[in-house]
Amino acid sequence: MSSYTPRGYILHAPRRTMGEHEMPFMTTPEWAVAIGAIALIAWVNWYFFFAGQAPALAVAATPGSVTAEVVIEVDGGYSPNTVRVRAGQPVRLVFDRKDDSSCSEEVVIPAFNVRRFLPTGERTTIVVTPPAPGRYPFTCGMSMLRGTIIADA
Ligand SMILES: [Cu+2]
Repeated sequence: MSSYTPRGYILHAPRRTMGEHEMPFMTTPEWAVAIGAIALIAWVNWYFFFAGQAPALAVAATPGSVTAEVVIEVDGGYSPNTVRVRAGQPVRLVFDRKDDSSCSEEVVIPAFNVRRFLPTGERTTIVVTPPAPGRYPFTCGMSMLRGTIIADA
């Protein structure tokens, strides 16, 4: 009855059935999807632009050891991607390949003329001896994945 008065009409107006052209901008499920998508995009950006460049460092040189060893996980990248060793001391680089991407199937260490196939699910050991202090890069077969051996004096 009150809805027929001018005042009642105004009170009920916002609750009237919405027509096709009166849909709200987004319903609650749509907002949830949109927020989820934004969070996913933010995470992907963080993962590729920051996480991949975070300095992941392993120190292979332990005083007194004859051959230092470091395990490098290969899974869409090298982890750690930086290995510190002693110049003149042999280091065992154990590449533990987890992924089956063709990109990471080969590891190349140009300074040591190394090019090795890394079977998925296996550990492949490569022993190198940096002759002098310096940086010795290692990459995948296409130079997309990158890591560095840093030899200290
Ligand atoms: Cu590659």
